Amino acid sequence: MNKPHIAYLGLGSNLGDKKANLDAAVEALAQHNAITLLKTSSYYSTEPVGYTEQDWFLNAAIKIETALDPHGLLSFCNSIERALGREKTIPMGPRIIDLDLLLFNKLTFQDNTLTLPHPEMLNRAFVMIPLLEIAPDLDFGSAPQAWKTDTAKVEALSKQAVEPLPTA
Ligand code: PH2
Ligand code: MG
Ligand code: MG
Repeated sequence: MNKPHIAYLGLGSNLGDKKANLDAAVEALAQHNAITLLKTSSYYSTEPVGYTEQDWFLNAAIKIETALDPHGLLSFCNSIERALGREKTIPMGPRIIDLDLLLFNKLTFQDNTLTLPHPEMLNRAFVMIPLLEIAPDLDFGSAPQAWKTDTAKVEALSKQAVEPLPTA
């Protein structure tokens, strides 16, 4: 068998029962016979970024092993979004569930439907904090080194409120 791929996904919800939506998406991914769930971060309550006139999000990150290729994984993520009732609304606006491919092995790739690594991830505390919880030693190549030493960027990120959800 081919060597399985390692991918990291970002999950977000700010409509309905946010926790149930994240749980359902994680469960649907885990049920796929070509996906093994390796790690799930805590769930974080996060201030909306980009379009701010909307409810806070619940965000998380997961690590999976998969035999799917990047587009196969993307279309499965899109099908989960549809199954959970996601509707097309304004860009960056409220959504029942959002599943974003963050990293796929060490692949750098771009076409009309997919850019890897996710082009905005380093600017989003709601992505980076859950991601670094499950992958503290993640090798980002050269970009994150710059990110770590870019004080303006770190300061901008630290202004985005991201709070772990209290465990019941
Ligand atoms: N997703 C967006 C836009 N803004 N803000 C937070 N806190 N969390 C998100 O998942 C998020 C966002 C577009 O996908
Ligand atoms: Mg997104
Ligand atoms: Mg998305």
